[in-house]
Amino acid sequence: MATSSQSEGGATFSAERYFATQPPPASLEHDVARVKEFVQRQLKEGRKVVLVTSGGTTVPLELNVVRFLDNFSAGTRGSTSAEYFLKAGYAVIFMHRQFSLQPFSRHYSHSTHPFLDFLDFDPSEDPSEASHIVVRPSERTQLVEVLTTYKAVQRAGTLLTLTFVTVNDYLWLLRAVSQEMSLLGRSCLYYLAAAVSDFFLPRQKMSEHKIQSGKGSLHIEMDQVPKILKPLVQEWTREGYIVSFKLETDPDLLIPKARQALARYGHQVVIGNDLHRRKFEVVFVSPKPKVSAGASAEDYEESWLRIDLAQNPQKEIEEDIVAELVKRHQQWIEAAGTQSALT
Ligand code: 9Z3
Repeated sequence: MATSSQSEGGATFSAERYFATQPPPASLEHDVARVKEFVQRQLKEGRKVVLVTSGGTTVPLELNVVRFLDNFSAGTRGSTSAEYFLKAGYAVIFMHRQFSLQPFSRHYSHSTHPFLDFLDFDPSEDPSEASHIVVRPSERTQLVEVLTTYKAVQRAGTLLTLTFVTVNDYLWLLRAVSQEMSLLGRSCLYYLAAAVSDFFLPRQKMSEHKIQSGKGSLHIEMDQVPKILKPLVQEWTREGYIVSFKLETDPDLLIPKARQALARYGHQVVIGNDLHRRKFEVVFVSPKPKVSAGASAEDYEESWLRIDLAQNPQKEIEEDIVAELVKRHQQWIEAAGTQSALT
């Protein structure tokens, strides 16, 4: 049986060293210009803005990439949540893995609900000369609902979509977007649902061409991706309300790892989810009010959120996750108002 092994002493990049040595993606400048314009417009219109990250990052093994490692995520959590944030009045920057699920079009995913299956020729016409295509009656109600919201969001200009593929694209984009969003102060929310690789191969160590077989087993030593939440919280967006996700497959690790992340980075919420239970159960872990440096386990509180899919199979847990966060974000904005009134 194959096993994985980890050795001590592999390089851990600080965020500073990472950005000094790894090149930015070619589309970065163009994306930043779009984000700038979007943020300015939302500022003028007084909207809260949420950055939703979604989908998995890849780690290429070659410069001319043939092989890569991938992180698990279809983009369901992110794309579904983005719709509920839009419904709650937020403007959404949706930063997702290319070809993963997106808000609205997710309802017509080619693998679970292919759109060709619900279109038909007009029965009154000869198909070979058809000039009209009709939607099957069973699909109309949902399509009208999705299309109406989609068109309204387009008209309002409240959804900006950005794309990443590699973990390098993701890190550069996250830094740039968060720096632009910091202008929004406490009105910005970060919802970091993307599944981000913990390990990567620095460009300087990558083979230029396709790794050749025929020389026995392949050994690759990867370096650790910098812990990006640290500069995000402490430098790039000091006032943003930051929610990260923690994915585990061992349920016993969920709460300790979530607490550890909060203690390390000092952000607002970690949402823990077990891989196999994530569609109906998550746990919100957050600091109790007034956690200081050197926090212990008693300084955090957990609240579980569960839905009953047997009772209501159409229910999406993201609806309740987003409702809870919208409430917490508002309280947090109001708490800052109270603090500044007191000083
Ligand atoms: C999550 O835990 C997401 O909820 C899922 C969503 C990836 C499980 P799907 O897109 O899945 O609905 O198929 N995302 C965060 C995963 C992650 O990489 N977290 C890092 C970690 O656990 C911290 S930021 O260490």
